[in-house]
Amino acid sequence: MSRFAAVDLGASSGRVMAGDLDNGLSLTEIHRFANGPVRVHGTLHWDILGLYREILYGLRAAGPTASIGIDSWAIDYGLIDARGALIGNPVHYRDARTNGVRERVLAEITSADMYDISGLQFLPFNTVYQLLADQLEDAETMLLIPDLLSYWLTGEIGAELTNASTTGLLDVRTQSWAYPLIDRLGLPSKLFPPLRLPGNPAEFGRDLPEQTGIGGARTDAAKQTSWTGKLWAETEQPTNWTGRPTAEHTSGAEMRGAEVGQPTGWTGRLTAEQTGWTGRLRAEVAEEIGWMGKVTAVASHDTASAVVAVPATDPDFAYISCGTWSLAGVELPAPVLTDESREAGFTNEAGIDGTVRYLRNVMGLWLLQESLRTWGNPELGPLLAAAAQARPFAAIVNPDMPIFLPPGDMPARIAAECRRTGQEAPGDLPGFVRCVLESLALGHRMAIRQAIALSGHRVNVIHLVGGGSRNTLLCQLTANACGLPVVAGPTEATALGNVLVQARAAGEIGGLPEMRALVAATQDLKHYQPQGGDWAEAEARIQG
Ligand code: ADP
Ligand code: LRH
Repeated sequence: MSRFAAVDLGASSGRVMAGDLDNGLSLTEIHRFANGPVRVHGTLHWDILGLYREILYGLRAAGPTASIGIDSWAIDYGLIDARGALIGNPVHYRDARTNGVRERVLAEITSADMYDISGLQFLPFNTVYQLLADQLEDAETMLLIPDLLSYWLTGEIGAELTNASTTGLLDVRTQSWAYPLIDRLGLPSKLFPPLRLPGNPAEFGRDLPEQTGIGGARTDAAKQTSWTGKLWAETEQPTNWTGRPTAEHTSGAEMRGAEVGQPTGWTGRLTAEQTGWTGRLRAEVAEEIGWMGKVTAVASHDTASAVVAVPATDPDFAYISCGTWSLAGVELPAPVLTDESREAGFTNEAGIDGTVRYLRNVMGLWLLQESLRTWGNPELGPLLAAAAQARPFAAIVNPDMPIFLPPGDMPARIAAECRRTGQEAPGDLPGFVRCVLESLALGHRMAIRQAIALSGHRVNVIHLVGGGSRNTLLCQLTANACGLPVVAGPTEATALGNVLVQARAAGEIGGLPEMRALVAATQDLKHYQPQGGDWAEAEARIQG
């Protein structure tokens, strides 16, 4: 059995983990590093080179692994110029450059039309709005953060599907780039690289001949491609592998990729251009980390990897992936594209194997992180213990108010929101923390109840995964607010999902049920039963 390296970048911290599948499933933290916004000349950026350096350091410390998987927060990207160089520093989704862009777009294209195409919630910072606020003159390719890092590690360009589904520019039905929408918005279609599907067992394990070159196109494109008839039509659009459509791509005659296109096991709905992609590390990278290896396409949207590792043994489950954001929802076989779903802010993001992550963003532990930062980062443990003793339901706010989105003095904004809704602001730190956690639990309640109502999916249990699963008070409040049992853990669900998809690609484990059963059997989980509370009154109170 093999060891896999998972690079997992959250908005608050990044880590390189090693996952082993012998005797079950274990995860070892190799290297953890801080992450967060950096403001330069008024713009909020990510420190992408710093993150890359930490990744290389972690990979060196991990030593050789069978492969590497990369996931990160969604939506944000880097732009690559014609020489393959990064243009500028990727901008943080909390930056103000997108203010008003969504509204401008929705004055041109109705939200109903947009939702019908992408199935995506209308977060003000979706990739589509960021691109429209960006300078694109010199840009050849847009790479989402994990795709950018994969490019630096391997030299190969692609767009992993689960993360591409958070751009607002992926067609939710065909799971391919929504070129008519891209054109209508005036965005250059060359920006969007071929799509990659996370590890497909039917493709992986097949030893494709080394030299399956197709005319002037890149050899590795042919090796890693699962072409479909539908895709042939689509490749009349610029493909970006070669920068333009090639005769080989469109004629099919010499399309060697077609030979490996059949046994994908997908339903035909998916038209990935690079099913089961792996990329060999560049020699320079191998030298730097001390070993040669490969990157495997995993569910590169961190939330998608987290959902892979939800330890569900009952199919009637909901999940809350709780870290900087809380992503609360259910897993479905098909998208929900109704008006009610759109108005409730629900999204249909892609999971692995054709699943739909039907969920809503709740503001998450960002509220706590930014409060702690404002207070000079006091120790969390004692503060949570004091919050557990603080008066229940003293003050509650709607965690999803847009005023909470940008960085800045969070307690002041919470206090202002309490006053706006006719409540007294908390008087001390434990009171604020209690308010944040009850407000977040209320956010979980509203999102889970909506997910159930809008999808018709039955829910017997909520799985709460991510860093928030270590917060026992939040887990108990969530069980109380939702009136459902909560199973908390694993804390590192995202890294586990990343490892599991690599393991499946290597033929070491089967599909979602098998992966989840393994997580349930091997990871530390805590169970919380609902203990009541007047959450309906709290829900009414936040309206003001
Ligand atoms: P992200 O991936 O968005 O960076 P994580 O899943 O790593 O987020 O979760 C980070 C959050 O987990 C922190 O903001 C903190 O609130 C919570 N957390 C981490 N460790 C603990 C702990 N020991 N007790 C309670 N909460 C914790
Ligand atoms: C969580 C997450 C979430 C996105 C947000 C930008 O880390 O990926 O799913 O909405 O970051």
